[in-house]
Amino acid sequence: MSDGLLRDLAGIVGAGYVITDAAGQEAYVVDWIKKYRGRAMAVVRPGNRDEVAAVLRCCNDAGVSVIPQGGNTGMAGGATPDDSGRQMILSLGRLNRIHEIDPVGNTITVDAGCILANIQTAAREAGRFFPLSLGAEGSCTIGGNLATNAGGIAVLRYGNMRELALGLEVVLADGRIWDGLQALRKDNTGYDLRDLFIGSEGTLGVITAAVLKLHPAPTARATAMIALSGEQAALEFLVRLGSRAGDRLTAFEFMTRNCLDLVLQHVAGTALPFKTMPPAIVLTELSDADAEADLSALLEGILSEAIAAGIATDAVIAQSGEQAKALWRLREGISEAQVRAGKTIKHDIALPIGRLGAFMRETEAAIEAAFPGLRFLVFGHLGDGNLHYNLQRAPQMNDDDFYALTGPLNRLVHDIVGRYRGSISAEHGVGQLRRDELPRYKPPVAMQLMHDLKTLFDPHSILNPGKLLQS
Ligand code: FAD
Ligand code: 2HG
Ligand code: ZN
Repeated sequence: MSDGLLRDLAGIVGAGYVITDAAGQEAYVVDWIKKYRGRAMAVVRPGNRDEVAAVLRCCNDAGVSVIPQGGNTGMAGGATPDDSGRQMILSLGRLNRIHEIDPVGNTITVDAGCILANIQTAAREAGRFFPLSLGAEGSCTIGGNLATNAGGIAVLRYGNMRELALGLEVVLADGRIWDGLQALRKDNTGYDLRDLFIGSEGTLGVITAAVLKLHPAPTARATAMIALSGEQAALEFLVRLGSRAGDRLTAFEFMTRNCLDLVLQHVAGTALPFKTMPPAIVLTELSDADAEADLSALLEGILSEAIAAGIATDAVIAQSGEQAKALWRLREGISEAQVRAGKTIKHDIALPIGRLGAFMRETEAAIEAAFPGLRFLVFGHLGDGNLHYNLQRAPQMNDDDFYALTGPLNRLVHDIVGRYRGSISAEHGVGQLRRDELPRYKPPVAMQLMHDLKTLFDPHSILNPGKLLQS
């Protein structure tokens, strides 16, 4: 059966775009953090929407599962096949055309396989701004961003991926095409199918194109790194900065001392901008479309007041684009540093912002009591209430003993998150990483409706089975 199917697929996309050898598949079958490894019958690389539709029709008829994949940078194992060798990876990377920029409507229409950084560049060249920004932007695709409803560093001001999308084109499991590629800011004609596909992690359909919102280009920017005594001071500083800078506050990233220690140790060319390492650090950015706005002076004033009030202990304001980049490298290098340092148990949680301090104190005490000696790597998008509450092994532990703690640690952290009415996946999605935990934290009615939707959209369960929902 597989030979016939592979022949049909080669007939659709061209034999050179059906990869069956292990070496050719390697980059597609392992995830970015190297936590998951699967096997695939083939990696299929269609070149346009109609080829995607024909591939899905064949796979649906043959009852073969399809794993949509963009840049393969996801953090929840959502784009990795299982180890049966019977699943097909559908790689969208060849759908990489930027179709149109509309400077009046402020929109850009793109194929789903476009690399995020290329969309940012196209917008910039047109005198506009596409605000989604995250560490993997040089290799992740807009289809993956949409499928995971990605967040990143500018959600505070511009919203997450859902808020940046206007229209979608989606191929359904049976090969039908839903043309929702509209550039409308208003449309009240019933259920919002677009919002169903965004964040559905490749389980309801394959996104092939999107219309995205553009914003005015920020021509003034000020970037600062601030030293603080801890998370409570960081929250106080957030409130102070927000009330003074208003919607010019674009990013507010938090990290603890351990995170920066790890970056300085593992990421070449990084340096601490303070004389000594503070317990907590914030990286913030103000921006404005008005080139005349003196954001550095504004930031300097707010920082002086915060230092005088004992909220911040030290601060540096970037004096050039290069210096700003170096400060961002310290923040963006945390994921890379974790991979180099060994195994990490991750939590990507959202909490009501006002309760973050209490959550951190309670959770740290509970982990220290139950699993003494672990290394806390707590960082994230504090302005959105989104923490990456990550842990690494205690010095005397080996990797396997540490990894065996995954279940109990997840349970401990997520039960507290549940009590605070938070979420166990703020921006990375559920994938296979959180699939079995989800029913514990989501109301049964919500789980049932999600299963019902899955059955409606994908009756033979060929689209990314075993991700997000138990199949
Ligand atoms: P993939 O990894 O290929 O796929 C992710 C999921 O989307 C899978 O379930 C896959 O099946 C599905 N999918 C992919 N393409 C399609 C499609 N066209 N149609 C339907 N389903 C599809 N995320 C954040 O939200 N914020 C961050 O700040 C952030 N920082 C990161 C930093 C680093 C260094 C890395 C490695 C990752 C980071 N991420 C972050 C994770 C983030 O989810 C991804 O980087 C990105 O959104 C995924 O895009 P991708 O194209 O790589 O998707
Ligand atoms: C980030 O904010 C990413 O840098 C990755 O979402 C988080 O490595 C992580 O856990
Ligand atoms: Zn993040």
